[in-house]
Amino acid sequence: MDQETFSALRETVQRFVSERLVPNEDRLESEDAVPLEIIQEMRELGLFGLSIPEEYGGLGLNMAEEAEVIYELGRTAFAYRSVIGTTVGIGSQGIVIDGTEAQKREWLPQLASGEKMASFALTEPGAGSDAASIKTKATKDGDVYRLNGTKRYITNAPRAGMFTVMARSEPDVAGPGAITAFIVPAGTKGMSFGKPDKKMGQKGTITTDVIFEDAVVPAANIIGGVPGRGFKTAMKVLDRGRIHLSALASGMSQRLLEEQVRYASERQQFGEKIGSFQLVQALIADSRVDGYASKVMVSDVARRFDAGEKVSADVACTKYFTSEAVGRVADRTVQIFGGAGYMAEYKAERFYRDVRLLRIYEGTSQIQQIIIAKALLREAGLSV
Ligand code: COS
Repeated sequence: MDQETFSALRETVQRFVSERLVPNEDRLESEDAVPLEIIQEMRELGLFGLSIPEEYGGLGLNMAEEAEVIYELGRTAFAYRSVIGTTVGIGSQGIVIDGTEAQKREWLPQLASGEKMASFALTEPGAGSDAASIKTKATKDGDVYRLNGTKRYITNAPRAGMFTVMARSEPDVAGPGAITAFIVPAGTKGMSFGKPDKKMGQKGTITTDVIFEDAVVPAANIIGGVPGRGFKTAMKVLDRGRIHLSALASGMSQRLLEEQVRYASERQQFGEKIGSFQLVQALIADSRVDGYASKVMVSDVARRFDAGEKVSADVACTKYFTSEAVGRVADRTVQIFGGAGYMAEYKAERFYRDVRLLRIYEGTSQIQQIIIAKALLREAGLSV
């Protein structure tokens, strides 16, 4: 996108966040749902199509541009971003990266407009960090596959129009090479949802189990048309998704820093504003360091991703650092707010719980550490 159009888009999103999203944060929390009129406004702004190429009806942002937009959306309750997140990111990107031309033409325009949402179904009750051990089976039956198995914690499942589903289709192959990515339209017979999960935070986001019982999917719905490539598709999608989440973490670090500074400039103790105490200043300074380093890492890795460099290990560094950093920033925010920081009516308490998920989803901190270390050791010739 040209610089001028992109600047206008970023300003529009900044205004949308400050004028529409932030003022509705309390309503979102109490109703445990993103208001429908806000979802409609997101469609009108084109937010569902951020990362989908222009030729398929999206805005066609590159990773660096997407990260800047997601940074802005990170400055408010995470449930808003979650509405568009699976369509912009993990749910659609399998098709964008590895899909056939026919799959792109069929699905991407409907996703870009927000007419249909996309969802990503990899995790299972017995397969989280060890994604290659998924058990959901896709059994070939003529020119269709029959899917059987359960997917867990699937974001936006009940409102999605299509799913990118990873299943084991090659009985004679062990490990990741047996996994195929399928496009499964919502409403496919044999597919059902569990009850909405009750979570620690992130009110307004929806996750459920997705259950397949002999769900019939045409072989033509294999992403890229070739079975056995689904694990690699999932890993590529997650590389991109982890940059997206790092931008989100970095936006929230900034929001929390602003909350800290505002509170420290208003709250009075011992006859002075608490911001004049050096121990409080240290908490603010450390939060700025974490937030600034996060922002710089995201922008560096996104730029190199766009340039086509192999950056998986640095994506892992960025996801690891930014998600841990925002955890520290949120913790310091609670500390600066003191008793008020522990009370549900203040944002510090809410965001403290919300950011906890960042260290877990799309690869835990420990998985990121493993990706980083293995990449370095393999480069040195050690087989790990
Ligand atoms: N991009 C492209 N290909 C990749 C890749 C990437 N980022 N990462 C791995 N691959 C490829 C490997 O190159 C390998 O291919 P070959 O067999 O041709 O060499 C194949 O995929 C298997 O890779 P690997 O042996 O590293 O797989 P592991 O089973 O050891 O798993 C981890 C690797 C742990 C990194 C992976 O399972 C993972 O990311 N787990 C976390 C899952 C996750 O994020 N879950 C969240 C669910 S979505 S909210």
